[in-house]
Amino acid sequence: MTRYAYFGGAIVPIEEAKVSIMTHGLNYGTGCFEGIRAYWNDKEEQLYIFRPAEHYERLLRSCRIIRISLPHSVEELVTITVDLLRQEGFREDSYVRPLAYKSSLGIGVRLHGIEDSLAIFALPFGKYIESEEGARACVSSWRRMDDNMAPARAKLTGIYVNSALAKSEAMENGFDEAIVLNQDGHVSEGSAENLFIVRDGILVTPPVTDNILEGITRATVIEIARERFGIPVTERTIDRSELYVADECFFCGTGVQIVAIGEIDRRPVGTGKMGPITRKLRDFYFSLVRGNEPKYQHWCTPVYRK
Ligand code: PY5
Repeated sequence: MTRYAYFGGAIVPIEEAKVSIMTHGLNYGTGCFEGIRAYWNDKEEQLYIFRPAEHYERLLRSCRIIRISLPHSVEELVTITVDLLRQEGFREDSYVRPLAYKSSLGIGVRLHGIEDSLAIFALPFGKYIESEEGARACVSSWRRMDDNMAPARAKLTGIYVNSALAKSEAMENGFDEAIVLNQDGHVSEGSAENLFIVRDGILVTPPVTDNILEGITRATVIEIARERFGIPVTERTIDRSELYVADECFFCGTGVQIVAIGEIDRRPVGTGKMGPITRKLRDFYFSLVRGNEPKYQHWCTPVYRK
């Protein structure tokens, strides 16, 4: 249950964290946000926030693109998040949602000369996709926003109309998730997650110039693949038909974590079961986010004082 929020510069009861219907960000999608997970470690009785500094660095980059200025450093934002979670007292896996938005009231589509605000709330959170060991995906009929339309590199609230169109189309057609192509027909990412394929033992993922969100889970996967497992990783443009011949394929993101894709456009991926590379990375990811891998403990920020 969510009881508090950071709103108006302080932690307040959630009922007090309300905006007017005249808010600029609500009318025009002029905001940016983050999604951060916190993992409960039962043995240590500790809640670990996963890579909060990297998420807030990205929030501040999104802010630069949409011209929001926040009076906080990354360190301050992490401290506010720790305080909020401590106040909530969660003893289970949770999700933190920082939201920076244009908060002036009134009419006028522009970015300059408008007030900015920051809100943060958190809630207990479980799975994002039900079938984590073999999701059924389809290539969406919706194309990804191009960098020159609304940059996917920035996690802008308005851009998520694109994600919502793709996700609902996929689910209402009986799939778990959508894979979205760029205007030129190459693979971009999932509706709210990055994508990797495995071909001949090599992990391949679209480069940051293919209208993807520069995912923190993506960066984590690349690092542990190379450093922990010695798996080569290539960032290059991916053709649609490579999805159909890949040995393995998976989604990754804060919400989705690592989800194996079992089928794309009704064709089985590899054997149709989770492949060995996906399984290795996924098992290790779940261990490290909970603070159980000493080498990567610096990515896990503890909430409770010991
Ligand atoms: N691509 C898109 C379009 C995303 O929305 C997300 C994250 C990612 C990739 C993965 O980025 P990261 O690994 O940094 O999380 N989506 C959010 C999430 O929490 C919002 C989901 C509703 O996963």
